[in-house]
Amino acid sequence: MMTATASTLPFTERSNPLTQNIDVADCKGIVDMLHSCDEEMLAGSFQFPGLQDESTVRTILGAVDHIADIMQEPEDHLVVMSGCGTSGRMAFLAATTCNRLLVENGKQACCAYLIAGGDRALLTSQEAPEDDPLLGASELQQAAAGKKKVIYIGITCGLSAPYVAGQLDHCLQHLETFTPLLMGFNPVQLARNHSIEKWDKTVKDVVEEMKHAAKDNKAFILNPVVGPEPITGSTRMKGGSATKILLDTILLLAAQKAVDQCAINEHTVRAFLGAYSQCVESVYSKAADISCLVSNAGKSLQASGHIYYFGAGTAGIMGCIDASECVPTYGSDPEDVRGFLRGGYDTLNNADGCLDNLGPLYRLSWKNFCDDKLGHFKSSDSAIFLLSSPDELGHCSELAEKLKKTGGDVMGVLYNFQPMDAKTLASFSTVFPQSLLLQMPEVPATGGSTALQAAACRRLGEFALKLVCNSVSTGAHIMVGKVFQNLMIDVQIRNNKLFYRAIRIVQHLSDCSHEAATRAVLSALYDTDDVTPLADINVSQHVERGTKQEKVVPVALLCAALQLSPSQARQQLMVTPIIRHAISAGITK
Ligand code: S6P
Repeated sequence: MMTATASTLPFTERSNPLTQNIDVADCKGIVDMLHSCDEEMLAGSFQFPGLQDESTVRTILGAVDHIADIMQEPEDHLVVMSGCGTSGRMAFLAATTCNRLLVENGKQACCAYLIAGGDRALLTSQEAPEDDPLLGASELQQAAAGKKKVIYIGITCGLSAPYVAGQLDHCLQHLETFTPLLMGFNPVQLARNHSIEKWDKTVKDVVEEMKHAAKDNKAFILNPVVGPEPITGSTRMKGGSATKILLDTILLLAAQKAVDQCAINEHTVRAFLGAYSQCVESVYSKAADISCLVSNAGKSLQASGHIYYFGAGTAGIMGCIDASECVPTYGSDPEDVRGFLRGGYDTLNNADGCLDNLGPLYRLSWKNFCDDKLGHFKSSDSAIFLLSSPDELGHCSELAEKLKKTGGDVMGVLYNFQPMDAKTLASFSTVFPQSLLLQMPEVPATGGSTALQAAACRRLGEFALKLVCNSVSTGAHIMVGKVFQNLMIDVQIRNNKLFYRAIRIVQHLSDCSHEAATRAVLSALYDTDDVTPLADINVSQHVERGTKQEKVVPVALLCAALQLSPSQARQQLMVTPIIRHAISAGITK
């Protein structure tokens, strides 16, 4: 097993100096730190090209040209976007919204998405398929069957997912059909170099091959550095946001070129990226209001209550995506944070359609909420309505009123491009006395039709809601002690990357060697003091166990720091369930 020093550690796994005290900040302090991190994402300056640097803009333009060609001649041609976890969810959102836009503008849909673990991973955490390059390759092969020209966008924020590496490898072996684009947020030399079970390559090997293909203009690498995540390794945050910015910019500009024959140049790309910077500022200009949402949501979790997001269309989807990420990030119960979409699967536009039969976590519609949960909604729960227009208000009021009667917190978040008139404002505050109104910046005019401008507005609004939801769920989990300094100390070991991250967390917080941290993690994972017999077991088996075992990292921490046995550590956690307190009591750093 390898250990990484600070400079060989990928940016996406580094601890961000801006958030080292996020666990002891108040709600406003948390939101302010997230603001600084999002500014850092757009500004760059990590000695590697950032989001707005020239090389990034040039690569975006290259991708726009290729994709616009496909949009103009969609027969036998395809754009596939793919990733794991949040990256796959962003791929889904980009592909489905782009298809809708094309069809509404008289063109043919030409985008498809792939997500490791399939459609169920849109709503719940499916981290293990991320480790399987062969699965990735075969799913891409299936998606592209019969196509003559395919642009493949493989997203892996950490340049780390074998699922995506398998797909890139497939593209590189079939360059006559595929033009691969790798999207991620580390320099290529920091791509993951761990061996992959049942495969003869590492992710880094494939990234090196991509580098050569890119030199020959047969591939693209889009890897601006956006800096470490606010919560170490939580690429759902900056990584997911940067992915959304890049996918939105590329697809919207390609559509403008293909549909409206707009001339797209560096200036246009920069104007789009600039709109996202302004959006960050507009959102966080409401930091005080966002921190009220965080405070309510955190109090709900503290009281063993729930956080429920409600929305229609992509606004609702942003809530569902945010909710799905809390399980792997914070080891939370999947019912703690849930998203509900008005119209359910009829409006989700996912490839497999209705997934209701997979279980309660896949019951997605507002109607499902009313049938399953409304009767149990209590004063300790929080409901957050996400609205993309004041016209949505009428649809929300009935459910909001029912929820308010229970005494729970009911809040409304609305993004809007036009200032609201006094009457609408009054009705909004009547339905949602606790509200957050986000005034969006103007979308740059590129000469495209109003339909395309409207789509650009929606993408920006979704981005704003992503920032708000991420703040809410991050802040709320900080409030229940799931973060120590800026580390997710209750992370579940659900894949290879998370196994090694768990070891790093234990090593860092208990100030022990990599070997001692590994022993502690294995000891916690298998509830044993003697880890010698486990030495030759594959990481995939540890992952299989980690998916079922709770509190492995906290137990390992106490074992490493206080020389406890796993059972003693579990006992201590029963007495002091807030992990941060249990650790603080034991570790003097
Ligand atoms: C991260 C999230 C994960 C990642 C997934 C893919 O906050 O919980 O599900 O999205 O592991 O990571 P990457 O680096 O390949 O985009």
